[in-house]
Amino acid sequence: MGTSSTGIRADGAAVPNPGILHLGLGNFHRAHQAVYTDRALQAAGGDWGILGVSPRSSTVVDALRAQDLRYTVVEVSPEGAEFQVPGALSEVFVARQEPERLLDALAAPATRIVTLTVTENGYTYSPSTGRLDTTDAGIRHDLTTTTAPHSTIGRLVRGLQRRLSAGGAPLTVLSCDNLAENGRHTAELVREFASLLPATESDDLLAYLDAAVTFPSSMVDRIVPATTDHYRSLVLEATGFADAVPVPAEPFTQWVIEDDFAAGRPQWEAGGAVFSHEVGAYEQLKMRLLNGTHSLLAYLGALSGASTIPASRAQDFIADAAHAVLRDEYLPSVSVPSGVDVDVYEAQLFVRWSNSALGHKTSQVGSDGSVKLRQRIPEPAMQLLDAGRMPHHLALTVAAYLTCVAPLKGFDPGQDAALMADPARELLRSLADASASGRQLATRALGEHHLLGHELAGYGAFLDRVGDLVDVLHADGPRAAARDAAAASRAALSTTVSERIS
Ligand code: CS2
Repeated sequence: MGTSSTGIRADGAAVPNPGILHLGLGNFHRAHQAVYTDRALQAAGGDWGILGVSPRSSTVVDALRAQDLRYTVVEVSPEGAEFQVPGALSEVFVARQEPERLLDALAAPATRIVTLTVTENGYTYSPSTGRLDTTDAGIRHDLTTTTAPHSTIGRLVRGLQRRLSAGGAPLTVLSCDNLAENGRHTAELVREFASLLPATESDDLLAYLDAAVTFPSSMVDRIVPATTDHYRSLVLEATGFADAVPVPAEPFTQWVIEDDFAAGRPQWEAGGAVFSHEVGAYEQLKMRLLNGTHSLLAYLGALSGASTIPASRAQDFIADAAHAVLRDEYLPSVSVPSGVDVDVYEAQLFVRWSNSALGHKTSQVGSDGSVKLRQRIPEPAMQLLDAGRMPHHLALTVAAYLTCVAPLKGFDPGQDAALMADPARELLRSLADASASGRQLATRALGEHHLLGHELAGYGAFLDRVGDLVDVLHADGPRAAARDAAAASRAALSTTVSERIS
């Protein structure tokens, strides 16, 4: 089967007809799903080109248009760099500039899959409840207007309404973000939004969602840093392509998807994607062992002056804390997917985090901690707390996060922490300004403001432990805090062992 085409690029290659509408044209999408889709098109053809939509910014869209929708994925390892130019993009535009075009594309029968990489922060859920944040300005706006929605969930729902009016063709919505059970969570947010509409609109829409729209979950994995001029020069020197928007990425890549598609799908297997019934287990494994430990590397790293993840991981006390949190505190809460060897997985993670050529920034991984940590910390922490064990390294992760983005008065957490963006920064700053100690800060942020959810807010001993480690971080620094967590953890583990023996 050949790929039918809407046109020919300057280099003679065919432009695939679009079948996928993708929201979020950032680096991750272009080094992950777009690469799998390119391989699927090459292997099996089909009208599965990607209509790439940037929510707000026109930078990437303008650059891609100027270079015939081509860009380079630079696969970076300590051994050197390799260059690929995926050709899966069919068209690109900016949702804010062309809202009608977005809604029409969502309604078009040719669009059979909508994929999302809008970051954890793009789902407008409240970290405190996990439900739709109806106080969000975008959501409030979108609930009252059928045209030009601003939020991702609003765009999806308004597009689905238009699709229903246009005949109600089936559709798959596939989240590719690091949210626990990302398919189910997206479906719930969409339903919640739909049910807030007047009954005359919501009844039909909810019935359509039940009958014809699926929301499979997927686990996505590839470390993709922000691009820099270094990569622009590298691409130009090596390939002669003056690419304004190359994407650096590690060699490792993984995509595990639940096979629940309402209207067909590309042969993503050709690019190495795995269709599995165990997506939930893969997600947990990845979001806790990789992403959870990544957060610890980012915050302790930034506080110790490390600007990159490899520089952070290279410090023995941080590597030890990373092993401890991964093994002793995240792993017990995970059901390991069949065929995965945890020792190999852990060893591979440490190799991936040591890729110094990639230069993945602690400030990038540390950004949006209020929404990311909500996905990573509470469940494993509460499981251990319920079993009578204090998760000292999870507490250390939260303490290091607070120290980075909500330092107590007079404390400077350093330039990497200053670069961390976070939707809760303002709130946290005001809480820190009103707090005289780590315990006060932890009680306010986690206990009163439910920063990591309602449930964890009730675990007073955990909040106190976070608060005490905030104080150690402020007074004696990250090495001392890691030593404190390690000693307490060892003592707790040996007590558990001696209790079992006696
Ligand atoms: C990172 C992820 O920024 C972060 O929070 O943990 O972006 C991580 O690099 C990817 O999930 C790897 O697949």
